[in-house]
Amino acid sequence: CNVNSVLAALDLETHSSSIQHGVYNGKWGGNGEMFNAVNPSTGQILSKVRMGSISDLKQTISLMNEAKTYWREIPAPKRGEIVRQMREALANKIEPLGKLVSLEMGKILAEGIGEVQEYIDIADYATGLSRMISGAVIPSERPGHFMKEMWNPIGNVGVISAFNFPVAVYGWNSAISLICGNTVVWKPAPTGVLSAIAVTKILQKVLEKNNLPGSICSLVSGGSDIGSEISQNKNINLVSFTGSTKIGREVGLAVQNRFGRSLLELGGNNAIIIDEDADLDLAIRSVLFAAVGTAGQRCTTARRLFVHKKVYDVVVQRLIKAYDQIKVGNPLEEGVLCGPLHTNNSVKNFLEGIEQVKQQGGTILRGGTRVAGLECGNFVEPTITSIAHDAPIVQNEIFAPILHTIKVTSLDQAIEWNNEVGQGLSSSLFTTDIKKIFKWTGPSGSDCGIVNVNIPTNGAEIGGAFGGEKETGGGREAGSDSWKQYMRRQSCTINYSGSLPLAQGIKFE
Ligand code: UN1
Repeated sequence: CNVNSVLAALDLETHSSSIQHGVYNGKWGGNGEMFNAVNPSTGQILSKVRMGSISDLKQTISLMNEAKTYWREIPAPKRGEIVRQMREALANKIEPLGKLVSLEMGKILAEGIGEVQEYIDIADYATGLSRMISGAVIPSERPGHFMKEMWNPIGNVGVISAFNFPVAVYGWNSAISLICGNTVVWKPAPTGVLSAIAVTKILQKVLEKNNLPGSICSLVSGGSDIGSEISQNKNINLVSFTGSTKIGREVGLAVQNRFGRSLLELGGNNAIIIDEDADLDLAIRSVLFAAVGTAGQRCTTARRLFVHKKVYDVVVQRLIKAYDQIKVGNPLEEGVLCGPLHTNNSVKNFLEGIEQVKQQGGTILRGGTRVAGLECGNFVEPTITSIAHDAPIVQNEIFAPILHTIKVTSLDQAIEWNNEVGQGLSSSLFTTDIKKIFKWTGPSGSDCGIVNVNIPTNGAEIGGAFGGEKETGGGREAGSDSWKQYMRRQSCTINYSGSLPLAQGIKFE
């Protein structure tokens, strides 16, 4: 794959000496540090980027403050029409954008393209939603009074996104925010900056064609200094953060400290349960995608596998056999299912995790090493372990393809262990027993935000609310009524009676 042809198709600079601008607010610029975007498969520099500075961010926020007064008055269905045009523009670039995600993040092309499709899907959803965001009319206890709920735009939204979904997660936030009448400033993970620039260029054209201020879809690339200013800046009414629980806690506290609103999508430690009556073909294929897809770098990746003791041995044998068929390598190569880890540091975390598994009494059943002969990139062997459910290493999220298998004696035990970790994002049960399905999705079942049956933990559609409980942060993005988080709810009571009856029957005269 020719890097320059991908960059050119996305209107990015292509000369080897040229530099991409990491800031957009109607104009492209940037006065921050230089950053090298690196291909995790080869270690080669894809492009140089001039990142944003704090003053770039502050200037951007003041432009957003101007733009928001205009944008919020545009009727929601008209804003939906703008998002529809963005959807079309994205669909026209799905191939090169998917390729750029593969090159920069390291996920395989099918998943890179899938991620752009996820943005297209949420844009469709947001366009429809722009005609449906509505509030209740509530019966008033007072004669001649009308009570209604109004949803108004929250203002400026900051989106801090992670490296693993450099397009889709911004898409969820941006598409919904826009139809809600907000402006958005995006701070992507530094190692996802090229994808962010490419997306912003696509949106820029649509804004320009419609004579809209560019700062409605601002981009300020940078490191933690930019993220922390977004968290602390009173002009950012909602901060939507995707990333680790550790940083999410800091962001959440900083935003709460100024009584801003935050939407947190933090770590997961997702489990799959295979019960004795499960369809094993379905289960094995699902575990493969859930644990090895995106090289184990989704928040929804399955990290723990609870298997009923009656089928444990056969499941593990079949899994090892299936893992042996997986081709690890260049994510743009046909047939490869597992690309590299995103950075050198991820490889270090993987290897340290393997050491801890051994120290904590676990066994490596498969993998556990770098891929021999592929040392040029961050390639590791998809790994299966056997370890106790309560080993400390099993409680933590290692962002790599390590699957811990654990034998269980009953569904009750599996549910208890599913729920015993700090995180609460996604979970999945494989069973053919209807009683177990309803138990699993009921009050004494999984405590996660995503509770599946007979499908993987990952690869959620956009129609449901996406997010999780406990240390996963509690936020909900994408579908269902997630849009409400991007708006201010107002309870309005209108007295058209000409007299003044007070609520609760109070007489005050
Ligand atoms: C993430 O890993 O941050 O459900 C998002 C999934 C995708 C989104 C993952 N639709 O795996």
